[in-house]
Amino acid sequence: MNKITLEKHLKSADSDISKLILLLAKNSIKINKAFESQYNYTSSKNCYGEQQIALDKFADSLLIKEFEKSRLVKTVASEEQNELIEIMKAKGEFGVTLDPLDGSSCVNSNLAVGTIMGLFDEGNVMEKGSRMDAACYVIYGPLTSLVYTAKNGVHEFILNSKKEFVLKRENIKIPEGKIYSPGGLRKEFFPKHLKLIEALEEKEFKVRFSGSFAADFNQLLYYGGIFSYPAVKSAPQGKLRLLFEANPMTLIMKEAGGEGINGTENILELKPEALNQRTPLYIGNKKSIELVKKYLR
Ligand code: AFP
Repeated sequence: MNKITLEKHLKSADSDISKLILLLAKNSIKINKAFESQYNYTSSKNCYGEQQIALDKFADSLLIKEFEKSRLVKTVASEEQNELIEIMKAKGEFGVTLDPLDGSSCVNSNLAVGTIMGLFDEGNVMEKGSRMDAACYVIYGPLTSLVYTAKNGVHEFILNSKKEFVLKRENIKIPEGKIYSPGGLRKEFFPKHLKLIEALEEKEFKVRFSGSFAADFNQLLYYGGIFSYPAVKSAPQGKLRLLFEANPMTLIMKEAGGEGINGTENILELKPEALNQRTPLYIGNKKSIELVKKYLR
């Protein structure tokens, strides 16, 4: 069978969206290479007070520079930056949201981590997630893989030794499966969430939580189930970021036949109020999310 490369597959998508996904793909190879030398912690912290590793900064500045060079991107919102970056010389109108290195605390222990990107073709990253035109993530694991949707289904590609991303799975649908990835400390859970967790355990869902949302999410696309990072007593808004993590992954999950909610509301219908807004997140197949709605209402 002839291999289908990412480039070929993207021919059916809007050409600028396709260029930006290919740009991420190309630069993910450089990020992957930089793991060898940039895994150490630095003395700096990001705007959430989280300690950065050199690779956080490397991936962030590399991707911002490349988006700038592309001239397709007007604004970049990055998890590692306090402010929205406006690109003066841009010809295009795209707004990009970026989590340059999701799960970076897992780099030290050599677990899979990822880069997450969301694309708005009209530049406004502060729009509801439902206005997003495409979303994509790269996983740096035993293999480097890229998953994208341009609202045309969800497709996965694997990086080969010729530096090509080759189609592995097309039109992925999340299976019913029983994996659950429960973020947060149990003693900090609110009663409704605790009841939900007990219900999942009762139904024999199996725990798998790595500390890297991108990797845990990718696992859900294979085995089905649910990822949750709820509101907790010390962080009533949850931990995950609406723009950089929840929105792009919920678009992908929706295209894969699942759903993402904050407990009661659809993530993609939340109008962001701040760039760094956090949200509780429940994301997974329809059946699991129905259960969340039952317990969290
Ligand atoms: P980092 O990129 O700062 O490591 O944060 C990763 C993350 O936002 C998400 O990918 C994980 O699911 C979650 O944090 C893990 O949080 P805990 O460290 O509280 O388990």
